[in-house]
Amino acid sequence: MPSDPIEIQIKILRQEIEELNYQYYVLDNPSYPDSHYDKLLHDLISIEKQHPKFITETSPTQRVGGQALNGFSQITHLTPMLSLDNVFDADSFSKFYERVFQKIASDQPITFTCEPKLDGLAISCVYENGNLIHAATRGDGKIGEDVTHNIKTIQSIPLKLRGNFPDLLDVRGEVFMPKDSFDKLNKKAIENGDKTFANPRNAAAGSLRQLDPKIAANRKLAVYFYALGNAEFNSAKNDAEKYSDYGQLVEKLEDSHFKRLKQIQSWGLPICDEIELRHGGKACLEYFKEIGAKRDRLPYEIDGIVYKIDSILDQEELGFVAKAPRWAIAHKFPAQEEMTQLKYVDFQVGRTGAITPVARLEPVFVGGVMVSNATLHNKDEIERLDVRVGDHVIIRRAGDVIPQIVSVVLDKRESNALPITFPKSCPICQSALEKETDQAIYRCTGGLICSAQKTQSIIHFVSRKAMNIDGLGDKLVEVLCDNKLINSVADIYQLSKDDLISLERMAEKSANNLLQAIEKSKQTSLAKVIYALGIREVGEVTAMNLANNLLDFKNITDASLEDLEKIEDIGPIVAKHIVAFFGNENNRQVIDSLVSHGVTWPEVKPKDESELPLLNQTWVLTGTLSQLKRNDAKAILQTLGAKVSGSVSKNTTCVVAGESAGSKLKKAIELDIEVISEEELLKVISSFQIVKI
Ligand code: D41
Repeated sequence: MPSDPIEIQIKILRQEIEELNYQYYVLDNPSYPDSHYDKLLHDLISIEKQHPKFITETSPTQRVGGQALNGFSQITHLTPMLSLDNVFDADSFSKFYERVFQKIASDQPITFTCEPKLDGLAISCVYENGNLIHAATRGDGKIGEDVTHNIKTIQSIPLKLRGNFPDLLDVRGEVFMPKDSFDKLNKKAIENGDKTFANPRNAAAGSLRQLDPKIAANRKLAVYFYALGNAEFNSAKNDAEKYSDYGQLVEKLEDSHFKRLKQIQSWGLPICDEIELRHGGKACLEYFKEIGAKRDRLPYEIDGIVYKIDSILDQEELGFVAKAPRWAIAHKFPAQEEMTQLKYVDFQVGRTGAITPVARLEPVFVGGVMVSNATLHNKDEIERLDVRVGDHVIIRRAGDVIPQIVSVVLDKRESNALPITFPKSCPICQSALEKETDQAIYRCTGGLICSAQKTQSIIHFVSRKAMNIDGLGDKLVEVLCDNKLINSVADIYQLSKDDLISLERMAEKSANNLLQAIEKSKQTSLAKVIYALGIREVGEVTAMNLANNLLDFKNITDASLEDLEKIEDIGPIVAKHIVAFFGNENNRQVIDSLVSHGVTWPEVKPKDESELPLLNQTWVLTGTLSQLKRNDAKAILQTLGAKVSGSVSKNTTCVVAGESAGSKLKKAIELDIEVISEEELLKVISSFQIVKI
């Protein structure tokens, strides 16, 4: 321990900050709120400012240090960074398995460490005596670029190791950009009119290649480590020195890759928590399927699985070919990008009049699904891509989102490729289009005169989370509109049995069922009616906030901009849309008509702050919820007074575990925290009788 009291205070602060970082990034289990971390860091920054002589390279304050560089210097790796061989199907993996099984000549199935293959950038980090010395990209495997200044800005990379770390450590891992950081980055780029990144890997690579560390610091990268390059325990030169000054056994490396990963983790370096041991080829392929099934729900992009023979002895026996080990193989998922041809572009009109160009494509398999449509978003996107009818385009499908056109293959453009002309008026009702100055979306000004907007708004009105009219699907609404049986949402409540039976393929029984469902929908809640009206920017959560704060329909229709802006989550734009909606005479008539047809809801009672049933509780939502959207579940819990956190700690009150819940569920069980299912959450919600959405 230093003798200077200031230095001691600095040291303690740094240790506390390092501990919090470790709990957060490595254990994924913080015991304090973020605000505590922020306070400690703030204290450290101010003490170091007053006593700059105590600042060290590895102080937590030095993550974004120094000036921008003029260029990158090169670093020769202590041992080469190998590459990985690939297979693209189960058969090729089975052949690999047979080959290594023959070579190892064992009578037992081979044990593999199975790891998600992160779609990022390979790096090497070198620690001497526990201090991060430098970090480099893979480069050509022998020589990489020094990216220490940017790597230090990644919060999950420790600047100092903990535990019984080796005196010299070269550890390899993947730097990546989590999906939510990527989405935020691109959203901001679009707002600022900057170029967007095609995928998180490009964004991560682009961030590491910045000379100014402030840019990388703002890009929110993350890292998982997956292999050792070098590890030397110099202090254990002989048996007598196998004990450190503190009497602890100086560690040796484990003889299993999986155990080595745990060892790496014990030194404070984060590893991916989906990694598992599997015995035999069949079990490996099952792992591939399991991870494939939850791929879209993982918070980071992966492009396959890496299988590594677990026994280090077997690894050494098998050795390398060229630049890749014989004991590991990457099993890639089917490509999520494919090339196809653009046949033509349709312009669709949505509920709020937004005109969306939709690309009609030559059908193509992308990531195992046949794709024949892709969104082109808006006019700016067509211009940005410079896409023309007849062009060959790259289609990307990620998760459940609508497929996108990533780029045009200009080399394949034919001379007769036709530029796309954006319509000058609404393609359905010919009304004029309008565009707000700072937005990219053109809208039809026809309102409910536009049959497309009318039909879409009725489809929205009857949908499950709105009036929830069972059996009234999109197609049937279109037929009812086309046959002029309904012209507004209120007309639904005037439909007769004869009207319905007159339709093709509508039998008496279905007509009766539908009429019953329509009757049932009249008993609803204020929040649902508000949501069902389809006011621009008013989703389920805003509708619920409006109902809970203003309590009564009349208060909502008469609310001024100021009244509305006082409500949580309602800003000036949303307030403007609400006031404009209720200022429209037609809309008021539709509402009166709904009420006169018997649409009713129970009175909403004011909320008494002291009676918030979940006040001072912290809830965590994990896994996939099937009935509630995660955001809605969060909003409801918050309405009940709970705090909703992203990670499980000893302060968590309750964890709601949806389907395929993973590490958070495991942690909750370890910490003996109450875990409930989505069904049980719904029961909790209804027991408090709040307006459920
Ligand atoms: O997640 C990855 N991208 C990943 C990459 C991984 N989980 N394990 C890896 N293991 C290796 C060996 C077996 C050579 C240590 C790798 C890579 N290599 C790798 N990444 C880029 C080139 C090689």
